[in-house]
Amino acid sequence: MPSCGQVKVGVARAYLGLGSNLGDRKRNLVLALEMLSQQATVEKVSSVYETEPVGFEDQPRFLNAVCCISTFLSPQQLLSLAKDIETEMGRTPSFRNAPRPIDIDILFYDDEVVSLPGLEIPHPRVAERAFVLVPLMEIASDLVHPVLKKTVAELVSGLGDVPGVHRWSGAEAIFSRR
Ligand code: PH2
Ligand code: MG
Ligand code: MG
Repeated sequence: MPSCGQVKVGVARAYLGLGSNLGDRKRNLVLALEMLSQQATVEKVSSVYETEPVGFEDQPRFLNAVCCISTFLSPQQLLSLAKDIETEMGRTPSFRNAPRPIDIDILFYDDEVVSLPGLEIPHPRVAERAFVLVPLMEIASDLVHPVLKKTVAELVSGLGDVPGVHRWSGAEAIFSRR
């Protein structure tokens, strides 16, 4: 990626995690991808997985997927876009790990490491979350975590068994390139 000191001059490739466990979960993933594609180029989308809730367990199962986008947005701008879409889709502030119509997390942004209030990239829990790594394995098995220096495939094997993550549909159920 071309860069001049700290200033990025090219397009960036980012990986986003999508999750929904309230309302019409599939439609929520479709809408989120539609809104993302108005502001960025959605390059790849994983299959959809139905997953057992992690963290706060007394809530409905999630549908999870991941996507790869290319974008000229900075990490901070991408975070604002994600938050705007979440709000537009009816997400209201709640407790950590609460059920939500949509959650859009920045997993990776090129090989950048960002640590700002409210924004950590790579996502701080990416390496331990099967509901992210299993779909990511489909579209980016060779992607290297810039801090842990391990590929997604290596991180997935580090998980051992992955109960609670079940393929639910193909990517075509939630995204069609127009
Ligand atoms: N998101 C969380 C916490 N727990 N569990 C599953 N299965 N899927 C999620 O997307 C998820 C979660 C916090 O964002
Ligand atoms: Mg999340
Ligand atoms: Mg989030």
